[in-house]
Amino acid sequence: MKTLNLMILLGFPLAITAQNPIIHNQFAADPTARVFNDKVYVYPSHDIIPPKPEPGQNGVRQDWFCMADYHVFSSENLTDWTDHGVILSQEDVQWGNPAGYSMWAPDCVEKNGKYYFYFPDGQKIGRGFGIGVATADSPVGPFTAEPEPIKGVSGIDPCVLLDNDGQAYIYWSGMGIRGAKLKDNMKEVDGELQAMQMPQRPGGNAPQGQTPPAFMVAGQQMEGLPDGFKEGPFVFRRGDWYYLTFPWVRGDTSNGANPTETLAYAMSKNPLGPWDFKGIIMAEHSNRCWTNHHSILEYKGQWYIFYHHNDYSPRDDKRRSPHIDKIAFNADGTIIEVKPTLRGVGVTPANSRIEIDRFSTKSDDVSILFNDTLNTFRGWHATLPSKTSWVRYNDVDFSSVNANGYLTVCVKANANTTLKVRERDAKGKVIAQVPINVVSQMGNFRRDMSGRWLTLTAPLLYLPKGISDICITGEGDSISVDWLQIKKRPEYFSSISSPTASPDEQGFIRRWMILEPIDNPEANSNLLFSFTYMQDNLANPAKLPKPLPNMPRDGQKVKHDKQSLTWHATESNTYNVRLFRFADLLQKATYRVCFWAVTTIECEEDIPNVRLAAGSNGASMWWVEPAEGKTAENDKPVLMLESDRRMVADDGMSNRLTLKKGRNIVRCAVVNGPGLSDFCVRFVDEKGKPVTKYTIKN
Ligand code: FUB
Repeated sequence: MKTLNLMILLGFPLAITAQNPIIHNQFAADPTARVFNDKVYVYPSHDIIPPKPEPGQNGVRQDWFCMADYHVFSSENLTDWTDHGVILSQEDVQWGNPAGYSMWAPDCVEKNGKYYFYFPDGQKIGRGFGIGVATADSPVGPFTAEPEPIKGVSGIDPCVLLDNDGQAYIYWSGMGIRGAKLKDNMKEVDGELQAMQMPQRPGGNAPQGQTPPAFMVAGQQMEGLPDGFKEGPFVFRRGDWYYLTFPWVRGDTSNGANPTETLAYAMSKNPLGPWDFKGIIMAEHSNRCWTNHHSILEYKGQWYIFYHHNDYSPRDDKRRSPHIDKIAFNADGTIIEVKPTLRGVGVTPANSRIEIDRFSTKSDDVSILFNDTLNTFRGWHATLPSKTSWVRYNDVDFSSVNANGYLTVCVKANANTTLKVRERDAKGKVIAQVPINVVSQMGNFRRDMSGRWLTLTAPLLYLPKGISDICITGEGDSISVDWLQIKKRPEYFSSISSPTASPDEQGFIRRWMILEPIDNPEANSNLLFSFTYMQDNLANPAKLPKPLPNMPRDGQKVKHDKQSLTWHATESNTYNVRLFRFADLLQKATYRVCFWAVTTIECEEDIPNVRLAAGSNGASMWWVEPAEGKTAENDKPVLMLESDRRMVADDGMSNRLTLKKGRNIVRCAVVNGPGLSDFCVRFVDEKGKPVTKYTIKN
């Protein structure tokens, strides 16, 4: 967490990939979303855990909203969100209480290149909330607050509508919902203020027998709204309809019940009403989170609703997190009720972590639980208890993955089950399947910090095209899934496109003919490959077929014992030639095998006093010989790297040798027991500098 704060302080935007909730690095509520320069910016309020009171002091309420500053977040795809850090703090507001923790729901609009940020704050002098405005030249601030709050606008939850004719209106919640025209300067309301009597509350806000004080208020009450508690107005225009949308408590409170907020709306042909109440946009949260607060916008032809829920804080509904879902309209302009989802919106690239617990739909028996109840920001997992359980996740983009890709999945399971990832639904084509049993847990896993989750991989069996939905099914005992990811395999080799090649800048030879792996069943351990073993086996033509006297051709087949093996012309994309990956790509045995690799290098003249410098994982043997004029002498290996070793460049060097004018053949045999075999080789001169003046011809 410390690193994270430091990054924000230093001004590094923090990328957050998201389903619902969309912000994972902090609590955030009341998300007002706006489009500026083709990007969506979300201005939420920033819930924090209330600081503990100093001994002997009352401090801030521990069970109430607590907000000391604002961040802004942006996204172009509604999936990847960047936190731009703090844009305004309570200490920066001259008229506000610097320790009030009352920076509630804000809004931001742009006019003539200036950004106007409207925010409520507890007043330094007197009681209650004022609403201030801060300005900036960029949507991500820094914002500078005006020295005074806006006159006549006392309350919370400001929202500003910039109408098509350029006229701005401000709406806020203060003894009902009020609205007023803003002056052209965007910092003052237009029109006279009226004296208004503070309503007497039970228990009283004025001394016994006295009338509560009057105060000056701007604008007008929004008419036509239903009875019941209302706050958080958000007004937008679509066509010639104005929509006044607001959190609303529709339930009966008279019997001491405590019904929670819905999101509701009214429509009008006039920005200040009167309004025609239409009903609900979103029902009460099913877990009794008391507040909801929202904004609605159109982005790239689709309408979205941003709202909040207390996902990361299930026992304290004053610490909330923003969500997004799609919203749609009927032909008459009324709003179709939104059913909140965990999947949210946006397309998830297959090669990013897909949090399957943020599902689109699921079978009823699937449960979603926190990974860590003490640190809820570690997210959730889905548990599929039976063979018929399934979880579906919509809109995964497979275009970034190749058919050689593989599935990585973080699971927790009883022994002997299989997780299947299918396309579309529980009967769809299998994209990949991961058997989970004692053997795979021993041979193919990495434990996470808790020591109970396994990260398993499996090859792709089928690659859906473009954007498709996925569905996971458990095919045995209960299985829990945290996330899955479909990864592109790195391209270790390229096909050969030119008749000749050069060594790379550091002199490493990347172009080779490689023979498919020869079975070497006794090679259980790399320790076996002693000097004597190597001589008896790799240097023994009776045991290992040598690729001489002629250079093999691409596609040429050879027989060894019962194996029919093929030579492949390859160009390594890295300085080290990854034999293990070569075998894996061909879907041949990768362990307990032996590889032959051969290449031809052509020199314009003799290059004397060079050494062959090689490294390999595991043991290897090296030969260099002129293609013509082969002698018994040069048939001997020039270098042997024996036993269990990692690949290190220039790990071993041959004696001095001469690369002959004309063609020279360089070949090696590399054995792989249980490791990840590869090799690198180059020629170096007397000073250890790479020799590069030759051509590779295969
Ligand atoms: O976030 C503090 C307050 O809770 C907001 O201002 C209200 O709209 C409610 O969401």
